[in-house]
Amino acid sequence: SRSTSFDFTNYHTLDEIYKDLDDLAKQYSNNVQVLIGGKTYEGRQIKGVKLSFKANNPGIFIEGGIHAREWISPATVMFILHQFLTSNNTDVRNLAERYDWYIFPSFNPDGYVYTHTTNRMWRKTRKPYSSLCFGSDPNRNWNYRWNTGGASSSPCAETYAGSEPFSEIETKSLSEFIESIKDKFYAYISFHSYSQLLMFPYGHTTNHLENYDEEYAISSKAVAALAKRYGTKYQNGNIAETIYVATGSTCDYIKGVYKKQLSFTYELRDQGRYGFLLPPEQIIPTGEETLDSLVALFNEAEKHGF
Ligand code: PAY
Ligand code: ZN
Repeated sequence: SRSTSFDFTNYHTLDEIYKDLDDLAKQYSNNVQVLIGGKTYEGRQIKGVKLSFKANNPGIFIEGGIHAREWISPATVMFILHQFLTSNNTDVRNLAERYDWYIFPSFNPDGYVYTHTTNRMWRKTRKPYSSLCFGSDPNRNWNYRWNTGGASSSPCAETYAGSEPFSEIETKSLSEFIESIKDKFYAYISFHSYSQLLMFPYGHTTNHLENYDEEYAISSKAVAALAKRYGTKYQNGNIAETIYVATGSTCDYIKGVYKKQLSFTYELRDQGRYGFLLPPEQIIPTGEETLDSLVALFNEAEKHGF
């Protein structure tokens, strides 16, 4: 059928991804609705979908591709979306159908296009800050403890926090969209690569704040489930302890500002052998094991009363 025609043995351009989202909304018009979550400096839309099988389910927000070069992130998000629509597996059907999903494969479309046309290793947005330096790190630009550690004030740096919180039209417009649906979702998952980590807030301190123990317990089940299929090993813990101090991320913003107790960031495959250049043969296995982990994550979250 047309739904399975999206090719998961290759990476795709932004146009191909957006066309597929439009096609899915036509083919599954009862369940899939295209959403415009924001806009970019170069004038593109930040396109996503709402996937829903039943009215008024609790919602989960899925973010991919905030860093342009992390191609396995949009690919994995698209894989999950397609599995939610087509899988016959009981666990996957159960997960797909008991929540409303807000799914955005690319939070940084200008950067993603630039990695296809010009520089495969581009990370940031594309707004010029000087004649030589472009873009800020969209995962350092959100307005929670902005630029208070693990971010740079230099426009040429890879982790440039921006000139002020939400200096990028991408993060500003997305934050307005998220504000408009803030009561419709209770959990938030962002996908990055690489390092094989499942992290949660906060990035500004290694202290175990708020429901750390609960997020640790839930993420432990998720990484155990992830390892089962192919033996892929993940570490879990808060951002500052597990990778490094970082501020202004979506993961922290969603918990810090909206008090959502379930906010997670995946660092997908691998551990550096290929790094950002993960071979396309690994898209499907990465998608499969990540979906296994999401099933376990939300089953465990339910046991914790979510
Ligand atoms: O909140 O996700 C977070 C912070 C950690 C990530 C970040 O720097 O935003 C970690 C890096 C990333 O995915 O961007 C890890 C990769 C390997 C990198 O570029 O350092
Ligand atoms: Zn990243």
